[in-house]
Amino acid sequence: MRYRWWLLPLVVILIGSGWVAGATPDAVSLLTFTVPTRSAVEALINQGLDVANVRRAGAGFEVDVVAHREDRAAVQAVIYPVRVRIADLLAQARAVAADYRDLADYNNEMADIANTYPSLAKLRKFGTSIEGRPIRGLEITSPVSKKDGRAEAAFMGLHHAREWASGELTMNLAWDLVQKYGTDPQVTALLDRTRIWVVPVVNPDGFVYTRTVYALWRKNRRNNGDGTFGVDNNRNYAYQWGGPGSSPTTSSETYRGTGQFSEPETKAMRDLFLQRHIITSITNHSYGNWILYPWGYTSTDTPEAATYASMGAAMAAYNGYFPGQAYDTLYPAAGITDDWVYGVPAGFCFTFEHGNQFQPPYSQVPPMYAASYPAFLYLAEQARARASLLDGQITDAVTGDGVRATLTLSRSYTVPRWTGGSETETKTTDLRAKGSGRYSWRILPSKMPLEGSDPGYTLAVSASGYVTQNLNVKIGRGEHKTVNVALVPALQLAPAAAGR
Ligand code: 0X9
Ligand code: ZN
Repeated sequence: MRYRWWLLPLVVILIGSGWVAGATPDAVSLLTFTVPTRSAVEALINQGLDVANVRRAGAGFEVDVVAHREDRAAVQAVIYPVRVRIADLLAQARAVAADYRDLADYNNEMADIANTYPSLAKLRKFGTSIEGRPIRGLEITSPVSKKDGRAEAAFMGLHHAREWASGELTMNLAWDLVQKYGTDPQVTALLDRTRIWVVPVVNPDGFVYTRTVYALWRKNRRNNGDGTFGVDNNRNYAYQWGGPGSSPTTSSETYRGTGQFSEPETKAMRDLFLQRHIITSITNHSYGNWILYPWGYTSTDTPEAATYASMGAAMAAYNGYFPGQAYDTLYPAAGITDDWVYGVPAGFCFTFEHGNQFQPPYSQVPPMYAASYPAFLYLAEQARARASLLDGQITDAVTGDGVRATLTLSRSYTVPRWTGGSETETKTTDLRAKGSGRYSWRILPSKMPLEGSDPGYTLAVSASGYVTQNLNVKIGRGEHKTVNVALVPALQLAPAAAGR
């Protein structure tokens, strides 16, 4: 048979364009692979593919992968069956972007809330991003001027730049709290007793990048100095930094950075959590309809797995998400927010993975929020329910009168790295007693969850004209301890003696 030379270009075209059947050749697509085992899932992750979600399907798993243009070869090399879930993610992002808040909207709305509700909300700045943007949030409680020791909860969004709904839901919560206070009994009771921290955009640089350059950007905008950009903020927290599911490769979507807390975004959250007693928190992400809790770096249970499971189930009953331990339920990931928040200051922290895609049509956002709103309130109420309580009275040892002293609780933590060694972190928190000398402080336990023995907090009690007293206070989860302190007046030189 004669060689049909004119067929050759056709063969070349088929190889060039047929990289995934049904996928638009030049588009960034969301693909779904069907894989048989957990280890096959982990192999895809470790290969550096941008795995967006993993779910059980029959006897195996479905793995959603964002096929960035530079991932073509890696995607093509995968041997498992694949189908196209969203053909053109960038076109979809362009179509929906205007409906979502941009960074200016977030900042204007936070300022607006603080101005309109000055008795309920204060605008706060927790840090500055690499490109110089403030990392802002709101402190919300009633009255916000009161610096008492009430229980605290925190809500975060947009650690990952492209997860647009995660910021929307966090911001919506701030609006609901201030607008419903005084009319809605549940919100009123909550804000009367609990301080809420709301940080809708943890990663402003990455978020701006998704709105201006590339909608599927995940990391921050660190210049890694080798032509690549970005550290995954959710692999940069210190507890077991460097462990499974985090990458040392700068170009990876899960690049963990040069060291624990190398990034301003994670440092900002660390400092907030180390200066307060945030008993419960949610870090909002998308997607997958998951409620995840520690550990993310290991399949081992936390010492409070039963408590986590019961809180997870309570919240899942509201929004219908699937609750579970992060490592087993989704995939291994070390250096995540939750592991540090729980592993070091011992706050209960959950990851919510909202919805079915990174940038859904905006019409999906309000129902998503409505479903999770009662779960958010529940978690905020749990702050008081799960707090340890330290209370008592500070008096003058001579007169017995109350003293309006300052109490400082501090302790340092030895935070283990997966890659070996550890770093030391210090928590220092303050409270002012009332005029009567009485104080009441809802705090975190004094022990890291996996610590053998409890080193306790150092409680320093100081007031001008008195000798500062330092005590060691050990307090377990949910425990109530009363510590009364009689301060001894400092010796004062009589003026005559001083003049001699
Ligand atoms: O990988 C992440 O950082 C989170 N998923 S996302 O799609 N939003 O990027 C999940 C972190 C939860 N922890 C573990 N899976 N271990
Ligand atoms: Zn995320």
